[in-house]
Amino acid sequence: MNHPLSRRAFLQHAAGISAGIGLNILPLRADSAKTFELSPKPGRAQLVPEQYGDTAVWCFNGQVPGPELRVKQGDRVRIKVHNELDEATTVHWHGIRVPNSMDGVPYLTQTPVNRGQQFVYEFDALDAGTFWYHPHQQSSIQVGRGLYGALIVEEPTPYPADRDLTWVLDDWRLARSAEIVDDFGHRHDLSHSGRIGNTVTINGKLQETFDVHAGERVRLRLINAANARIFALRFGGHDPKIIAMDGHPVTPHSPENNRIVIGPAMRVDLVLDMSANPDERHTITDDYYPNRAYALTDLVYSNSSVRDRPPDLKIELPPNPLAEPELNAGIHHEIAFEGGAMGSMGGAMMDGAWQDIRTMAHDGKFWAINGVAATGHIMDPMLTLERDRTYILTLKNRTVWPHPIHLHGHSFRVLSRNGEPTTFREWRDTVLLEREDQVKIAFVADNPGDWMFHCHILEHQASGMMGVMRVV
Ligand SMILES: [Cu+2]
Repeated sequence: MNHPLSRRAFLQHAAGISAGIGLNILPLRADSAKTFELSPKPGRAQLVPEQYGDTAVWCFNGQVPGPELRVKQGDRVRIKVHNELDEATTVHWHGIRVPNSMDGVPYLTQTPVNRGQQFVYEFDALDAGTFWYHPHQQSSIQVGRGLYGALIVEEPTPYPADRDLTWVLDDWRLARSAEIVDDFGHRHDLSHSGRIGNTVTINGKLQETFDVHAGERVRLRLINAANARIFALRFGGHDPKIIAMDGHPVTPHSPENNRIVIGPAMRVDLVLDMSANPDERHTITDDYYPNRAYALTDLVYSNSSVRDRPPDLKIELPPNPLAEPELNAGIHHEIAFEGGAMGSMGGAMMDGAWQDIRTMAHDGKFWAINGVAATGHIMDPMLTLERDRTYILTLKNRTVWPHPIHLHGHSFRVLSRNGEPTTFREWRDTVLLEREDQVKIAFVADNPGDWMFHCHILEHQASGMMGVMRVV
């Protein structure tokens, strides 16, 4: 007993097993994927305190945000999307490096899913981190009405924190009745800063307080699911450390000026030690827009303490398997973002013909990338990239508005901002260009297909600031 089987005997033994229950083995393997079901549909949500009424929303599985999907790095993930909206939709897995056909871009990567139809998305979770999902069809309206959710890919070993929390941030434009103001596509929003709302929610609720315990360590995953609002959070008296940006690990560091800036679609993972005393109360504020600062929520400390000092544990995350750009061999391109109110753009190419800005505006288009205003998801690629080569793109914001620029299918390193090298060369899938900024990014074009490259202020995307990069 216990002597090793010869290789041949082992193979025969294994063959015997699979011959015996062979019919079961294949389905079992096929079902090793983590499977989820999502139904986008109309619903009602209690966004604001009950006395103000509830809100008609569109949401996944009847909840805002949609269910938090949690898988482990390396898992096969399968999501069956059954559309119960009155219009077509898709789901895009923001930041996940999926095969092109799973990217959820209507017409470009798939036929939109009509009412009553199903589409099955399937991909491997290559990278651990904080990601999210949302429609790419009429996104300004569909995301704006509440269609979004978190997709968390856990590291192989559990992260050493007392709590692992996700805050999906959103802002809503609500009327006094608490209903969503139905003015999507308003020209002022399109041509200025996008659809900024008047009510900010955390996980679908206006949260005045958040309960914490002195001494506890929280991993806080922040996701900006707003159409247009940029957040700049200050954690009053606390010293949060940024450990990941857009899902990917970064050298743990305190935020610049103690202010965590998160543009639409961007994510930040924090380690937040509750370093104040029991029974204290500390306000988290958002002061991104000058003169429009407000209190996001209050950290309310319980009357007891879980430990006296922060745990002495490594907070750095293990790296993700991303291809490192070869900067010396990189191919350079410039990409210019133009247009918007108070801009100098005279016109742009639209559907293959040059149009002056007045004609563009008449058609609800206000923005362009490299002189082209998108009118839909299907367009000639602005760049065709050779597979597995490094590309260094200089993104030039020639407008007076900020733009969070998102590339599908890849993550990139942010090399410099206005000529200054970035401290951490962070990986991102969405980079915020402040007005007139020039930002250099680099990545290996290792995922073949046609990929969207667009502003994630969804009103800017809808009014022209969108393009396609082709990797061949
Ligand atoms: Cu923009």
